[in-house]
Amino acid sequence: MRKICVVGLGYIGLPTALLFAVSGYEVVGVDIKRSITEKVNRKVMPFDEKGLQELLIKAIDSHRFRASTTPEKADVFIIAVPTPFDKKNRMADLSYVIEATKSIASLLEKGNLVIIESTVPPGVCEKCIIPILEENCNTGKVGLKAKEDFFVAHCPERAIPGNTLYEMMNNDRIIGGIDEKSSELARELYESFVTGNIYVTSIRTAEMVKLMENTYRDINIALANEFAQIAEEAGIDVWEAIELANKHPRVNILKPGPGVGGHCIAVDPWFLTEDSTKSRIISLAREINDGMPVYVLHILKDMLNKLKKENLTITITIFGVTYKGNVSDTRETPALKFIRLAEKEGYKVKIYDPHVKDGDFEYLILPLEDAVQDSDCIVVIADHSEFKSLSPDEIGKLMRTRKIFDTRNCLDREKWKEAGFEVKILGCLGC
Ligand code: SAJ
Repeated sequence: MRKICVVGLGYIGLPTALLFAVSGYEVVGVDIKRSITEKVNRKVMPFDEKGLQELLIKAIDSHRFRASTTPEKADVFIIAVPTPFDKKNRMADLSYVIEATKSIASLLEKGNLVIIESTVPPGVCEKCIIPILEENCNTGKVGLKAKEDFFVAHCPERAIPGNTLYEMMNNDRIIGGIDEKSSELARELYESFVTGNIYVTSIRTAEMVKLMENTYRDINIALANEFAQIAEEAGIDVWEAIELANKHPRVNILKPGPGVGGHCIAVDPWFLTEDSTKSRIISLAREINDGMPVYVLHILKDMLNKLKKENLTITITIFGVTYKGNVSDTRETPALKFIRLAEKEGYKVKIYDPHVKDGDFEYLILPLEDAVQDSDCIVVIADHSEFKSLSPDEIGKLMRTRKIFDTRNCLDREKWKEAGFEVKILGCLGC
């Protein structure tokens, strides 16, 4: 097993391909977007992620990695394309996974290993991917059969955006093969750069485990968001309450916020429920988290009520539109729904985000001074570290009204209060 063909050069496929290349394999990274393969071959990262630029340079300089728009014959094929969410039907959109599978099927040879890293609902590898591989392989009349002629494993990724490289190398990994040989071949491969433990299971269990992890996190965040709303009613600071509850050795409540975004936690729970009749809590948690932008808007409306009575056009400034702090990714960001609701309410919305380039988001991204000029209220949506070192006084001087609503509790509230700001924190009545 010397040559690997990785299909999909996104947030997971590209770092995976690079790690295999620097571990000694010959790797071709495939993406249908020529703009991506050209950039990568010029040693330019198509997205921001800690440590990847250096790794890309190292991999290309080793002459063991190159990017291409067409897949090639290899010993191992890794499918790492996105599985988007079909919002209308609340299920996984498998079109990219299916296309990627078809694109490698005709290249399959006896003894090859096919690895699916893309997230898929339980059963998809066996019911959908393997039949496509068997039906489309290009071996004349005989055809190739999974288990007998080629090997298949699901090796879901678990790395967190913002710390992808570290987690890819250090996290424990789950490998689900269609048989023992498939699992063992996949294990040998990942052992080349994974220092965490590698656990082997069945292909269906591996599919389920991946979805359970993200669903667990979504439900925990929904609980935190519900606690925040209860605390608000009860006049309690939810942040202090969560911190104290987490002192219990078996309690670990996550943080409330303006909603759950990204391409994983906000969508994967639906992949679990799409053909189950048994799910209750999972869809309820989704509902609670998806409702957070509306909840945040209602609190904001209360804060701005007095100004509205004065018949002013109210201007708000959003700090951070990415789906979470310290990343540049705006996919499925709760900021988008919040901005649309705020505009519908009649507010003028201006945006500042030190991690997002203007042009990379549906709305204009402004420099800090322009974004806060004559604003009536700052609303912190993503908790970027840069916001901590801002000077409330300098910002306040540019604003029309000194109000700030921190939905992440990421700022030093006393510092902003001292500069004359009315400070509102999500989940905390009177603070
Ligand atoms: N969030 C909260 N409160 C929290 C934590 C997160 O509101 O306490 C929000 C974030 O702001 C963001 C969303 O949840 O909008 C998701 O962010 P995240 O940091 O929880 O997760 P992702 O989507 O960046 O990455 C997750 C990770 N899964 C788990 O931790 C179980 C990562 O390990 C997975 O590899 C990744 O999904 C994936 O690709 O599946």
